[in-house]
Amino acid sequence: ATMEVDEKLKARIDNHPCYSEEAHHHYARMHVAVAPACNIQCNYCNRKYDCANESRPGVVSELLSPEEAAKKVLVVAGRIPQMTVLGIAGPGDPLANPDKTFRTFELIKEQAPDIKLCLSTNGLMLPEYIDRIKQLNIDHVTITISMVDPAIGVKIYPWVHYKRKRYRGLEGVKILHEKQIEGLEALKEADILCKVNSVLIPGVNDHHIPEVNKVINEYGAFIHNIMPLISAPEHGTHFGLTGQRGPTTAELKKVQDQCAGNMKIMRHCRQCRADAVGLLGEDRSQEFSKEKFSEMT
Ligand code: CLF
Ligand code: SF4
Repeated sequence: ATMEVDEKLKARIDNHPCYSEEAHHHYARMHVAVAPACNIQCNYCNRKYDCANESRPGVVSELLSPEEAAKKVLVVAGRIPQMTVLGIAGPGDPLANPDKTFRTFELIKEQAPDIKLCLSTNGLMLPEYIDRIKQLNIDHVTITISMVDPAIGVKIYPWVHYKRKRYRGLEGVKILHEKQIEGLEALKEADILCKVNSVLIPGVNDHHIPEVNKVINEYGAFIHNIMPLISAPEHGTHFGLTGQRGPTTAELKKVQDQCAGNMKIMRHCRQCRADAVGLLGEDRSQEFSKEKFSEMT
């Protein structure tokens, strides 16, 4: 039975460049930057730049309307035949911009039904929108979960904005944690493949990530992507006044290895821009800037 399950799973991920290590050499993804707002504050985030939870801090992606985004997807799909997955991953949180995010997915579903849809979120609004996600047939969802203990969460998230109210400190973090776990459960229930990203912050959650890994495994996440915090002033990121830094390559590998017994660990993440285009290792976003893709149609 396990073999059968593995085969089915394989078929579902074998052209997704992030979910399958092999696929990333042959299949491309693109992101459209339609979601500027965010509903939480991460200490390391500088909102002028892309969301650091799924992408590359220090980069300013070009914002598009849903209509522009759909047009761009058609142009790119026509020129890059390996383009299999369209993701929305920022520059803020896609589910803090539900109208723009879901309108974009709708248009792409209508106009390019073969393209798989992928969504990355901090998870706060995931339980709220799970039905839309199911309706739209979104294949893959990523939640960024960097803690499963609110006492650690308070060192990462100073506030959470939930349903028109701002919650500071522990109160906010508890809501975020609860919604992230509810979101995981809802995805499992809906049979949507879930990847979890964790931002590794030395001195804050490095000893805690194996616990995160254990919990997300129990809740049925399929792959764990432990990403290094990129914290350099030139990247626009910072860590409050406490001066946290990103991990070294060895520190990152150590934590990834600690978690590897449990479930699949993603090690080929490139921390993409919110408007990335192409294979994971290449960046063709400039080739398809707004100015250029408008001329291509
Ligand atoms: Fe984009 Fe993310 Fe979907 Fe991939 S990226 S929304 S799961 S289609 Fe991939 Fe890029 Fe790493 Fe993300 S390499 S940052 S994990
Ligand atoms: Fe910034 Fe992303 Fe955190 Fe929002 S979720 S505060 S955009 S890093």
